[in-house]
Amino acid sequence: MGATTLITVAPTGAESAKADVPALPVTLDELVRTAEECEAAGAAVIHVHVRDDDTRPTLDPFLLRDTVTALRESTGLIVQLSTGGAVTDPYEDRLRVLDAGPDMCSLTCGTVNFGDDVFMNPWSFMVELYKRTQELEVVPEFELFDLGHITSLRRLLDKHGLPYGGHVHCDLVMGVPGGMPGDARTLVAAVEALPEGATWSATGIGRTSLPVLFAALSAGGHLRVGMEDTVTFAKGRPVTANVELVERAAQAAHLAGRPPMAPAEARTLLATRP
Ligand code: KMH
Ligand code: ZN
Repeated sequence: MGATTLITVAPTGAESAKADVPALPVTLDELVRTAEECEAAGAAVIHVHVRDDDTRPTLDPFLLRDTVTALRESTGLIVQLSTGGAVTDPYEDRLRVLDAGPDMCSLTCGTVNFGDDVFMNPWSFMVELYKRTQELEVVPEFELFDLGHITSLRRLLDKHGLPYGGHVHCDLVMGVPGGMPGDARTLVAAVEALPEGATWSATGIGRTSLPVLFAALSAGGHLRVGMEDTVTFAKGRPVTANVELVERAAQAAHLAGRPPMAPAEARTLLATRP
């Protein structure tokens, strides 16, 4: 890993309700303001889920396209759209996300129990989504919720070649109830199993957020933070804005001797479209 830390912010997600978490950015204006603040605090990539006028998660193609445009106009962040959506989203809608023209998209490498739900990512869907990323020149970020997902990632690369741009970047999503635990020894096991040359970030859901952040920094990895993954800043203290989480990640990165990576450097690392 290099001398800087890539920080991805995942500000919204599909799981928290605005009524329960008022600080969650759900309108385009809220999202753009959040993106600007987070870029200034050290984020280089934004992982985006959007909400409809009733604040419910949506994969509406027009809203996704407007969101990509607005984020590009207001920030230099690399725009990564979620293809995971919400657990109820149909595969066709998830595939269509790429038509909005993002720099990157998430690509989850297998099905996983997701609390009381199931996040469905069968092999056939993975392959179809992967081929689309290659055709449309969108860089996938491989989301790994479990160690078995790394086996599927390796199989995907073996059978279908490298992603657009030629670089493999992964994100370990740890601590989901049903996925791999969010602790240091699991993180090390996962990192050791990654394909040669891959870069990686990690995020811990809920109370695993800080242990995973420190484990990732110690192991030379990059960071993902944001209210998609945790809405609690510290015990009994809710997050009041995504930028708090980015600022804390940036401070930790500085302390670790690998300060935040600027978006331009991240574009080179991730080999996104010029
Ligand atoms: N909302 C989860 C079901 C992704 O963005 O690709 C899936 C998720 C992963 O958030
Ligand atoms: Zn997501």
